[in-house]
Amino acid sequence: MNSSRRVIGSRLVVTLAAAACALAALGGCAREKKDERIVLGFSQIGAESEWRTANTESIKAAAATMNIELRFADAQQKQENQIKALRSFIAQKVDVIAFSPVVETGWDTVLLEAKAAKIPVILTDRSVTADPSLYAGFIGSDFVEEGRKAGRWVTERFKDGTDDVNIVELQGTVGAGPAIDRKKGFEEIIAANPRFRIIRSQSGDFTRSKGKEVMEAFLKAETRKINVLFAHNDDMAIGAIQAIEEAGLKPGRDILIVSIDAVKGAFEAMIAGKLNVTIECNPLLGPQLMTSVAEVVAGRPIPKRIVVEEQVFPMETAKQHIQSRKY
Ligand code: GYE
Repeated sequence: MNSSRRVIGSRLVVTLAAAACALAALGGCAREKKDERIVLGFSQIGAESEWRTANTESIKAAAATMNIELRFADAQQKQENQIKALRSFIAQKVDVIAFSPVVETGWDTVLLEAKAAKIPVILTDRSVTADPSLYAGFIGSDFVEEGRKAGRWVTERFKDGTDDVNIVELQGTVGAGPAIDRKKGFEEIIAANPRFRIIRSQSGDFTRSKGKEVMEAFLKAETRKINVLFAHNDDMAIGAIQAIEEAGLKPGRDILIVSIDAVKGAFEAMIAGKLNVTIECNPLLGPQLMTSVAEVVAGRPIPKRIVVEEQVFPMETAKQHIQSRKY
């Protein structure tokens, strides 16, 4: 088609669309696509952990239940893939975009593009450091509080002693909200007592394989006794448990282990006596997200911050809870 025909063609489409909307207005034209399904573009981080798998299932199931058309993209833990996915959703003119940002920074440009296209954006699970006017709201956990809960468990457990407590830390993905915040919350609590010291700290990228690899390196390099492992998620703790066993030590006894998420694998490890405590981080965000999607499409504001309620599960309570766990 030559360019003048393309222009005429597009003018015709615009005219027809305007006429259709004028007709629809007679019956109340709140939303042009009134009887069509809401289209949601969702960019997921990847499939790096049990938590993430449960989160993806929750989102897919909730979209189906609420009859929302879900366009789902897996970024394989790469920010550049997430930015590509968001741009593709903008080009597809989806009704709403939601995503779980792998890291906190570097989103301003693409969020401005979504804003210019008048597509509302909802953050789930992790947040961003950007102007809050660039997104409708954020649904997710208080990661700093999760870190504090882990710190409180450790300080409580060693409160009667006088010896130093040597802690090694497996951090989540570098630059990710939960890694930054869990570290911050944990350090805030242990800072109150100089006996507690983080002697080694490195990222295990929230995966079992990396958790194992980094724990192996810690054990090899460290000459001091390691009293505690603080892992930013259960998967890294489970990987580290293997490394500790392979080094001839007893996880849960020689080295106490605290981690975050409360996935099934953590309950199994606690029942086996290898993990001491897990701090809950709820991945079942699907229903809440779909409700928020429906709200923004209806033109109603959603709260800027929706926090998820969570618990602490020490090893002694694992048997009693494992059957009722949903992820
Ligand atoms: O703790 C970890 C996952 O962002 C809260 O990401 C989430 C974290 C979760 O890979 O297991």
